[in-house]
Amino acid sequence: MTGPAAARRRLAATALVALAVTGAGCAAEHPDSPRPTAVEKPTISDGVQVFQLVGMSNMRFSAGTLEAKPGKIRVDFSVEDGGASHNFDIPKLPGTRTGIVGAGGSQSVTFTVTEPGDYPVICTLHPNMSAVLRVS
Ligand SMILES: [Cu+2]
Repeated sequence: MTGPAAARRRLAATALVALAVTGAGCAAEHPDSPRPTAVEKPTISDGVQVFQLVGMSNMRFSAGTLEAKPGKIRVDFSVEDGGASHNFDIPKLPGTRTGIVGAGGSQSVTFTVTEPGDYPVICTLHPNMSAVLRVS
């Protein structure tokens, strides 16, 4: 089968495949909602960079990126009322993991980072919860 009609059918089939692939990628990337992209800069308290980070009931951190300079950092981690428990952990940096914090609770961790870089932040309970501590 040749000619313009066949070519149109082939084109239509290609478009359908492209649509199907796009749809599947979309569903795999965000089953719930997009990742937060908010960037948080610290307040400075006695020379310590302080971040307020919330573990939200939609299973996200309140910021996607924490922007810091090398030095001492404190993260005041709190968990939104009425939702699931969360924790805060930077696996590359020992001593940064909070306990499991229940809804309405909070816990702070203080640590020092000397090496610039991107340090992934996770909640060990929810694989979809991620953020980055960016030290530069
Ligand atoms: Cu969590």
